[in-house]
Amino acid sequence: ALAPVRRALLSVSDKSGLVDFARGLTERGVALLSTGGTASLLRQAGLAVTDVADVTGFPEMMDGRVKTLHPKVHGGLLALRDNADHVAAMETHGIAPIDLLVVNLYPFEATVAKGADYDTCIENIDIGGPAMIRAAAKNHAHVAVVVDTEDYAGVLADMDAHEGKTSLALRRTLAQRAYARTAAYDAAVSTWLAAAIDEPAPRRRAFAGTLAQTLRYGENPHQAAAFYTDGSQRPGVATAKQWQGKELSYNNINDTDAAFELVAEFDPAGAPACAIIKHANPCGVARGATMLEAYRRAYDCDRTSAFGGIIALNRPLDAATAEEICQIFTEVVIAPGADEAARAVFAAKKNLRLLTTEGLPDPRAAGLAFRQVAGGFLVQDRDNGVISAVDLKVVTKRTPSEAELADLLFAWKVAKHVKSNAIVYVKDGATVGVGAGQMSRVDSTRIAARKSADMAEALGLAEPTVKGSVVASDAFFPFPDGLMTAAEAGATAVIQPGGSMRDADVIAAADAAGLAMVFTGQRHFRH
Ligand code: 93A
Repeated sequence: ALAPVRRALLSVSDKSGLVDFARGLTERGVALLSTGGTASLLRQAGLAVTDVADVTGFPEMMDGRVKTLHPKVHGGLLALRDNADHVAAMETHGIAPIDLLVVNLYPFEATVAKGADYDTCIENIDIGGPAMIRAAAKNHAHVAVVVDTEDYAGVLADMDAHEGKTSLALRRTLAQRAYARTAAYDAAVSTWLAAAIDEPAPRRRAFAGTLAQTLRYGENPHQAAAFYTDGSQRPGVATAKQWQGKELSYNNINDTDAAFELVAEFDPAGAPACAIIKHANPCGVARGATMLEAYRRAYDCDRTSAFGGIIALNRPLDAATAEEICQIFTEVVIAPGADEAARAVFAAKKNLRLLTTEGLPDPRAAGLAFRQVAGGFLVQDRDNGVISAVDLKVVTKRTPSEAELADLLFAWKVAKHVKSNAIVYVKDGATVGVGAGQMSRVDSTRIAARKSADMAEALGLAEPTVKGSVVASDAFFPFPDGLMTAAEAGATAVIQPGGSMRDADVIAAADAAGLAMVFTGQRHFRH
């Protein structure tokens, strides 16, 4: 099952590492065929190379749209070397076998990411490249196909281990990678077109990712797992730089994402903000005059849960905050930067993972969110709903004070990132109680208030921090009971979407309790 490598066709857009690889092939007696740009690069490097145009007898034409689409190429890739008919056909038509194909495609994904215009994107759809890749991969019984510059060294090593031939094992592995590449490529084209035609639910959708990391395990140790990236350059856990600490785990990646997406709701031009996440839910979010203060206030929401948490900042990490974070065990810190002094502080904490990004993600950015169900998956727009004061409708007799209004908007941002049913109490730009993931809204309301009371006791405060706070509910109160629970706990103002059949009852209860209440008209379920 070894296959000789006598003739290779090289046609690449990303030319990194190519000359060395081609030289390695030449040294091993492999004849090189190549397309225009690739051939001139190889010639410049002093390597002997035949133009594909000389093989096909046709010049590259139509702006390069037709270069390699020819039976002399595809016959050479597809012919079964051990099939008498195929061999006869090769002889009759003057087709020589191609044993190794090295192709990387026009940079379609990068062109889209750059925001290129429609026609430029179209021109960057590679046709000849994927056709050759698929042909060579189908015929991996005889042909090796390389689509990643990272695989160059492995091919030479495999040839050296097998007297200049390639092993079937390598050719199969390369064929699998090749089809994954062409599938991902076409998925990118289709996704781009889906956005261009603005059709919410195209009849067919294709998605693909690139392996970024195999993970030690998944959500639990008996589950295998891996992290795939989608090529988007959104600042976040997928594109962050890790400075120190162990490899991120599956749960770390999930929680770090939740933390960073939440903290990105808080404009860094306003004030420093910090979010602490446990099990994908925030256990403390706060603003502060400094990042240190923001962190301390976030921590004080629920010190018990913050242990072993994941911290996200909306501004670069400084040394004072780093020192404070080091006081307890933390899994991950992610921030849009970390100064040298801060990094020096963390260096002593070997297990603490520090990630930095180039800026914050835009909460308003469009994108897709997926969820798997048995037999399929659900696709929706990511929740990029963002509201401001002008979107609010005051529904009670009392209008919220300016301080209450600021806290209501703060609480609403946090509630968007809490699993439903979500109830968030906020005072002076800091959460003081978070109720997450309960099946009843009343329970979330009670739990958040109780946690606040526990924390006040632990901190030795005279009264629960929830007294004089405001409260956000991610969806409407279906009955007055949940609202009354929040009022009894000490909340003075409420933010919620509104839209219940019983809104009138809920508003009447709020008025009777002297609450100020605003409707957002927008819901933030997060299941
Ligand atoms: O426009 S194409 O789809 N038509 C082709 O026949 C063709 N053959 C190879 N593009 C084609 N290619 C692509 O050209 C390769 O996939 C590679 O990305 C690129 C290399 O061109 P050059 O050698 O001129 O730099």
